[in-house]
Order: sequence, then C-alpha cells, then structure tokens
Amino acid sequence: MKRALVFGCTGQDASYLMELLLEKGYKVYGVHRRGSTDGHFERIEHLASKIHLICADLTDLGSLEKAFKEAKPDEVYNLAAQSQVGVSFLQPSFTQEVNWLGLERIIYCIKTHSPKAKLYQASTSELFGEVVETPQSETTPFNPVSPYSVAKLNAHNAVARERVHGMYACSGILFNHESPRRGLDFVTRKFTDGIARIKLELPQRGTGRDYLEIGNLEAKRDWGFARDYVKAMWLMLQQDVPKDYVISTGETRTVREFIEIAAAMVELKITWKGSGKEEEGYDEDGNLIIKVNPKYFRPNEVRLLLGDSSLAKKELGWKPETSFKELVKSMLEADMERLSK
Ligand code: G4F
Repeated sequence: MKRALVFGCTGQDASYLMELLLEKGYKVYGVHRRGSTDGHFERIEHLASKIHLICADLTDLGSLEKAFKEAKPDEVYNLAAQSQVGVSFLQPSFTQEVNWLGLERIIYCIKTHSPKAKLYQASTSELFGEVVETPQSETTPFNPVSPYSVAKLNAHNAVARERVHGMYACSGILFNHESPRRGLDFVTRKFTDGIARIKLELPQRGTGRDYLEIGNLEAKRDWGFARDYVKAMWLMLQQDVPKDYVISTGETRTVREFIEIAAAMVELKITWKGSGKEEEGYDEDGNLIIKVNPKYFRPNEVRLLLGDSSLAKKELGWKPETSFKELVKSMLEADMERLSK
C-alpha cells in the first residue's frame, strides 16, 4: 500500500486530493496546523475516520520531522500555504516563511527521512504576474508582482534545484481553481456566498450590510474546478520523469463576468452605475446590491491570466472535465442550500 503525506490537509485542494488518494487505495497522512478556531476540519470531516491526522507546522522543523518519521511517505504533497495574495502584501515575511522556507524544510525532511519520496509542490499561475505573453505555458517567463508570488517562485526554483540533484520533484503551475469548498475570502466564493445572501435577504458576511463590497472588477482569471485539478497533481507523481506542468482551462473571464453570470443564475440582473472606485450595482427594483470598496484593491494587481495546458493534455492525459457554468452553479447551489437552513 502506497503512503501519502499531505500538507495543508484541511484546505480545499487537500480535501479533494485525499478523497482521490483513498479511492486509489493509499494510506493517507494529513498534516494540519493547530487551529485557534472551531470549524477548522469542516472540509475533511467526512474523511476523518479514513485518514491519519498529524499536527505539525511548516515553520517548525521538529514537528515536520516527526510527521515524516510517522508517515514514512512514498509521495509528499505540499498544499500548505499562506494562500491569499492580498494578505501577502500585509504579511510579506510570514508569507516567505511559510510558502518558501516551509517547502525548504519539507525538502530537508525528504532528504533526511524519506529520500525515495516523490514531491509535489503547489505552484501557481501567480508566478506569471504582469504577464509577458498570453496564453501562459511552461515556457512563459515568470514576472511576479506580489510577496505571495515571490515566495512561491522561490519555492518553485527550490523544486527545480532538487530535481537537478536527483529528487523526484515537480511543481504544478495551477491556475485558479474553485469549488463549493473554496475559502470565503477568495473572490468566487465571496460572490456566490454574497449573491446567495442577497437573494435570501440576509446580511452580508463580515459587514452586516445589505450589499456586497468588492474590489477590482476588471481582473481576468482562468477559473477551473478544484476536483479536476487534484487529478493532475496525482498524475504528475506517476510519471517516469518529473516535470512541471501548467494546469488550466484555457478560458478567461473578468471578475465582473463571474459576478454577472452567478447573479443571472438566481435571476438577479445587475445594472452598473458609476465607474472605478465609485462603481455600484443595482437590482431591477433599484436596490443597491454591490459596491466597490478600494479596501479590496491590491497594491499590484495581476490583470490577466489565461493558461495553456497542452503539455499536461499530451503527456499526462489530463483535461478539465467541468465547465465554467457547471462550476459556478455548483458553488451557488451549495451556498443557497447552506444559507437557507
Ligand atoms: O480570488 P482571488 O483572491 O484569487 P487570486 O488572487 O487570483 O489567487 C488565487 O489563485 C492563485 C492561482 O492563480 C493562487 F495561487 C492563490 O493562492 C489563490 O488561490 O482574487 C481573484 C481576483 C483578483 O484580481 C482580485 O483583485 O479577484 C479580484 N477581486 C476583486 N474583488 C477580489 C475581490 N479578490 C478578493 N479576494 N476579494 C474581493 O473582494
């Protein structure tokens, strides 16, 4: 029986990945941080009896070494991170500490305790930053513009460095991937939660207002379904030769399009008034439902992401299986159901 060690096990991606690994007959060890709030395990409660939970922290080498000694992994998936780009501008040192140096500690543990283990690192389309070509593929130069992407680039380079020295290590350059399990502070889930609240006449999360506050409406993202994307992670560790791959849908949409499509699914038509920092969205009865708040703008914005995952299609046999509309619908329905209770 193969053994997998999954860092960041309470997150969206790990919850889907661990389901996949269990289906494939792996013994799964999930590493989580000590949390100070309840509800930390919400996404993996249904897996709790099937996986082995280990409490450790990417900032604490001793705890990681213990995790490796217990799990004795064949495959290591590093999905743990300070994952919010916006937060990285407020906490740049912490973001480096976790997103880069955390990975260096994992590499140290692999070399010391599990030298044959294969490593998957969660890289990101944010590395392309202020993009120099479109679409972005494995050969597109990186041009990071946030503390988050700088830290992730350091980790990405560390993986490439170890590969040169013989480690089976690869980075998945995943474009944005969403699901009903997405954290509520990422824009897609913030919108599906927010639109469901408007529809159900509930106050907005965090502000208690009747309307949803948002940031930059014009940024473009290539959004896929997280469950499809974790299959690519696993496939990357099953090859003869380790390599980095872009994983994306090949479609891009603005944040504004996302919100309009999601709103239309619950028969809300938005009329926009004003522009830039003053822009507001109204429903058909003239009620304010959306308002731009510059608080959600970033000091540097990644304006356009559009991935070309031809290499993954050709070499891994991977392709996205869920359409954009199916993805948005599933998120919206889950939020409507949760909030209706
Ligand atoms: O949902 P987001 O916060 O995701 P972002 O920054 O693209 O990063 C996500 O995807 C990356 C892969 O490319 C991952 F590496 C990363 O860990 C994370 O999962 O923001 C998407 C866009 C941005 O342009 C942002 O400025 O939405 C814009 N936006 C507009 N209003 C907002 C908001 N983002 C957030 N989080 N909240 C808003 O109110």
